[in-house]
Amino acid sequence: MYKGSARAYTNIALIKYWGKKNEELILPMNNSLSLTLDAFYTETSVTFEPNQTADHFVLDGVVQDEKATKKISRFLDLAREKAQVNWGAVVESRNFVPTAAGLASSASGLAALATASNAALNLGLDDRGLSRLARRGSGSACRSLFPGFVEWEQGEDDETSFAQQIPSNDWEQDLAMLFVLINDQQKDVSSRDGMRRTVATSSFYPGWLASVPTDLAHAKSAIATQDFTALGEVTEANGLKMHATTLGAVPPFTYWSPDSLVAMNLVRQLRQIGLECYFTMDAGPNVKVLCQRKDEDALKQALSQHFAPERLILAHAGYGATVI
Ligand code: 2P0
Repeated sequence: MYKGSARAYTNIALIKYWGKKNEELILPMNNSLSLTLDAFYTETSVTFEPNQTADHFVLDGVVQDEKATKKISRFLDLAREKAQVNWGAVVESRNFVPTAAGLASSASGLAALATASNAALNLGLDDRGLSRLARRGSGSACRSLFPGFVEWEQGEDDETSFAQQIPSNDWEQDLAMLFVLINDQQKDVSSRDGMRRTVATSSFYPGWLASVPTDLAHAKSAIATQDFTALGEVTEANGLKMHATTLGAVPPFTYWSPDSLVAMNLVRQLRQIGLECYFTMDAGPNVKVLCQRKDEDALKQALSQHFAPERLILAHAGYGATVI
């Protein structure tokens, strides 16, 4: 039997990935840039057994259904092909999230599985190879291999689409991200389905795509010069533009809920009174607020006037994926 275990942290994009140009290889339409965080992570072990034909996937102690297992199997097939092994596997995964609030992340999950598979099957993949493999499981997972600020270069084929860390002189240590966990009754549109629908039908999508290179350049220059205002402004604007594309889709949809708007407005008000902070959102109603570490207590205090303290989770810069 071959066994490997790994831990990977989640990441939040400041410049968003939204749309694929190749669904099978998971090649994105645009470069994206993220911050890896320390608050949420996944630990995964994978065991390949010679007498096993099927794969089994257990998440947080619960055996997963066929659909979830199939996604894992398709990913394991890539690793098995590289290792020339055809054994079935047991994948046991645990998500470490402070509360069950829809924060289970495919980024940390697939990054951990890629790292565990590399160790189990002795694939000998380097950082780039691992990022490419994780990408095939879930696009954003290719960024979770690395700590700090990370850019996913879209590339044009399997070889050239991978993420790498952006040099920052550890500036990310001065930053924090406050998660505002928001209850939502709506039925989810998965990010995979949401981005597919947006690319195929939204008349706003070309405008989004055309604006990303400029946003990305601003974000990278802000990181290079440690300009928090510039990084915050481009983060907030880029996230809003991504979400605007969903309103132009057919049929239209949004990930925002009323409380998301409450949180966004609070962030704007806090800025006006001199507490510098900026929001971003992903494929769900939660709002993530970027601030400087020196302001994190004041930010949490201010938001706790409107959101219960257990709905506010503070994160700092996190770590690259590791074998455990
Ligand atoms: C991101 N999101 O850059 C963007 C912003 C959500 C909004 O990456 O289909 O789970 O597995 O490649 O990576 C979430 O999408 O999608 C995501 P797949 P993934 O973080």
